[in-house]
Amino acid sequence: MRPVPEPDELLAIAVKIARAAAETARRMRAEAITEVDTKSTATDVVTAADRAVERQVVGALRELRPQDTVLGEEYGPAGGRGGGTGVRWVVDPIDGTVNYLYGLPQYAVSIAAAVDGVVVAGVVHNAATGEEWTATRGGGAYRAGRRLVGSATTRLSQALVGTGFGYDPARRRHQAAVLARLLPEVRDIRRFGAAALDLCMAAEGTLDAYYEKGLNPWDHAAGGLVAEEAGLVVAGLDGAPPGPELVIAAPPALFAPLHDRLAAYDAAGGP
Ligand code: LIP
Repeated sequence: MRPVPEPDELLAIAVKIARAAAETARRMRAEAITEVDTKSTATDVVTAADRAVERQVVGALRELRPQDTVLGEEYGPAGGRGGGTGVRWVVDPIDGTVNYLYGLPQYAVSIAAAVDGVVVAGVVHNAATGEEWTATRGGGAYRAGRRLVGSATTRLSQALVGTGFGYDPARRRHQAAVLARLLPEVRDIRRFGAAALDLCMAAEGTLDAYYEKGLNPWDHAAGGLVAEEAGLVVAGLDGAPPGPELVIAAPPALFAPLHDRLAAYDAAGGP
């Protein structure tokens, strides 16, 4: 088995590929959004750009790290040639696809590298604004050279909390019921439409905390590392890892009160 590269080396690869991919997303949007299809529901959209960007990212990874495996949102898992490196790339070509469709500047290329199942490097690049968040496990989280340390807010009643909603109407109904119970107990709620960016905003303190049910690995792999390396707790309920049941990202002072309310309101439940 080849030696596993250092997280910094994997991060450098991810950053280089994410920047080029973001340029493709920008260019394709400036030209014309085409082939708007739907996936799980009539509002779960995918565009030609999503697919083209993922093909570009996977192709670049194949060239630079042909033996690694890749998991992408649009084309699923792809095995490495020869395999055995233990490195798996987790790719969301355009997180925030509805924002991309509408031209709202909240969509990102998200690329994470996991070694033996543990994410060790990640980049989230806002393709609309050029803002970029990076992290390596144990090496900290950064934006524009500034180390991120999360929010200093300690009271849930003063917390600005980000969240998001699924595409299935029955799930959205349940999520709205959870939100109705949480809303009076926090400063306010924000819904920006891209989990990767929500997690990065929590990491830099422009959100105090974030939670969402129904995320896929590619939605939170890179942004979750950025949040963790900024000192946030990123987990599900009752010590579970972050996953489709629930992702909560909050500074230690806020995590327990937010977690307990989300558990009481059955945020991980429903369809
Ligand atoms: C999006 C997530 C977001 C969620 C949206 C959507 P997509 O991912 O990043 O957090 O609230 O409903 O799932 O579909 O744009 O890649």
